[in-house]
Amino acid sequence: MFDAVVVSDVHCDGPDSPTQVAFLGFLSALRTRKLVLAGDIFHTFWCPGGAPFPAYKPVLDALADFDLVVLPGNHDWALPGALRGTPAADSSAIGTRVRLRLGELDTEVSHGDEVDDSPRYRALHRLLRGAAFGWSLDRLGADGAWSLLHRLAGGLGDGQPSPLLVSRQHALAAERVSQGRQLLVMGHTHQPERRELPGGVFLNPGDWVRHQTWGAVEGDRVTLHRL
Ligand SMILES: [Mn+2]
Repeated sequence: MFDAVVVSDVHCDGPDSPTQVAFLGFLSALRTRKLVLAGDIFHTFWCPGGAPFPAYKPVLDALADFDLVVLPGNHDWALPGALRGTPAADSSAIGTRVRLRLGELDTEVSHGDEVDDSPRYRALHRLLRGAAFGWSLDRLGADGAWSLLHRLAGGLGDGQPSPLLVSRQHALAAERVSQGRQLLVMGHTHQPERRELPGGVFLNPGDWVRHQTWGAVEGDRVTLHRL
């Protein structure tokens, strides 16, 4: 039994997608006190008319068995709102951050995309999270919204990590650790990594498109695992 398990960037994409099949298998065997979803668990996520896409129902059902911490990713920014009652449920902003204790560690978790300050990235994601776009998705209904969101999200590509974003995450993590945090968790770059910093640890749980990796905390120990 782990104190906490952390996953990000699973990119579940419906019952036939290898990522979703693998994640469901993982969840069925998982024993942890807390499960942290650090963003992009779903490749696209919306609840047209209040109901999540049917393709994701098996995952949402499986997640109901866990004590969850849910962060918005750039692909599933609407997930925290759909899982009301979880930390971060009320905010889907880029860079939403949760501070909590995982095991014995004073921890901060975000999706990690806040280090991308390019105007294009910011503009697109402000638009996607706006009320007008949400209204349009609701109007399209489940099939239309699924199709539009997939056109915007692109295919389940290889997701090559961006060295610039990875190094910015290292810098941000070092800064937060110097302020007293003991564990900094960020995903988004699809670059699994457990990195010692002076006074703390940086953990990127990786992704499930390419690496199938996840992180765990037991007491003050942080580990990175592969399926
Ligand atoms: Mn992401």
